[in-house]
Amino acid sequence: MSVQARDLAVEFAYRFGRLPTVSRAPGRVNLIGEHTDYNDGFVMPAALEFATLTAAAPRPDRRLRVYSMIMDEARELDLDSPPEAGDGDWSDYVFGVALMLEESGRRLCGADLVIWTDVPIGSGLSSSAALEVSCAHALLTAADLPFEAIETAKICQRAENDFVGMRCGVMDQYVSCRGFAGHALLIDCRSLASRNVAIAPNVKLLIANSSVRHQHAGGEYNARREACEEGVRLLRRHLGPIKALRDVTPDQLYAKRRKLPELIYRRCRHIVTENARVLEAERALGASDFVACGRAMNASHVSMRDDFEITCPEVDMLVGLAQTVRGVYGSRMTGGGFGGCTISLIETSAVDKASQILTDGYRIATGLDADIFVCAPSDGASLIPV
Ligand code: GAF
Repeated sequence: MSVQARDLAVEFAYRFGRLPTVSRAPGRVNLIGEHTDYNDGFVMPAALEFATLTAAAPRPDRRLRVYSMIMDEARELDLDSPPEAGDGDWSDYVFGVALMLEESGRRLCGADLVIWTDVPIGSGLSSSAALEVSCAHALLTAADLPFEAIETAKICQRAENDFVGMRCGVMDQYVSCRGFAGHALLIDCRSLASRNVAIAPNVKLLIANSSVRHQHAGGEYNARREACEEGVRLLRRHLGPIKALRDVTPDQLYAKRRKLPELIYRRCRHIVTENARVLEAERALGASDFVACGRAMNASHVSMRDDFEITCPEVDMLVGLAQTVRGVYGSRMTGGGFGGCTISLIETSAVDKASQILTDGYRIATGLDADIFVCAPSDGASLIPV
């Protein structure tokens, strides 16, 4: 079902008896730079055309009443007596954001909200960030407060870290707040500065959804983060006061490889080489050197598969199939890992053939259907006309 802002406003009026504003925040696909964000490193995502829409209108009190059209469930919260912990479901993202906005000193008013999304849920395309950012935008709008993109991204990340319990970095929230149509963003996750990177018209970003999501992905994600932190603790003894793996070059890490347990060394190697690949991919895209960009993407996949160990046979299969197609420059898993989607950089003229090969090959190999689509990078969060 595709819901437009107007349909959402009608649903809102039916439930709450007045007209709302509608905030939109996109999901994202990451071209390259996986798990580097929480290591103060570099990432290069683009905002998707798929987005979460939140219809909202203020209330005179401090209650939040939320209805999710996707879950067909309603929840309530009183901002003056917030719960210690969430319910462990979708509402944690909404209420976590509200509580963190308040904690940041932004005084909210009560609001009624209706939420809808077409971001595929649990597919590594950041449905969580889209939900957080669209709710943040809606709550700020209802309270007549400004939407400051980078501050809001950090607040939404805090909601996910401290209220939901997922120790994610800032990439997804950042690009959902700040995305730029037709472009990817090169984000420096330490300074939080970004540059827009144009996607040339003769190439496309082809996304393939494996439709698998392995159990324990959240726990494995946090475990990868702990391994990186352990690497920094151990390397500090030899390299001095480094703050994050961002501060370590591939050569420095290689020189100290015997000082680290083998597993920690491989986890760190993924991060320090991935940072270099992101910068190379940005340079290559800017120079229309798609072959070099694709090479960096392919190497990124190998590193995620062998060193960081966050891929799975299904996404390896999709990547392998894509890499056989003439016109595909490079292909890799995108997102946190353990299932989800792949992204391929592909000549525009090869899209149909690649889609066919991915669909048929994946079905034959796994018995599963892969959803394939071309990403049209969109803008970050905004109000949209009703
Ligand atoms: C998830 C997280 F939310 C991001 O912060 C990032 O670490 C990503 O996985 C991996 O690059 O989407």
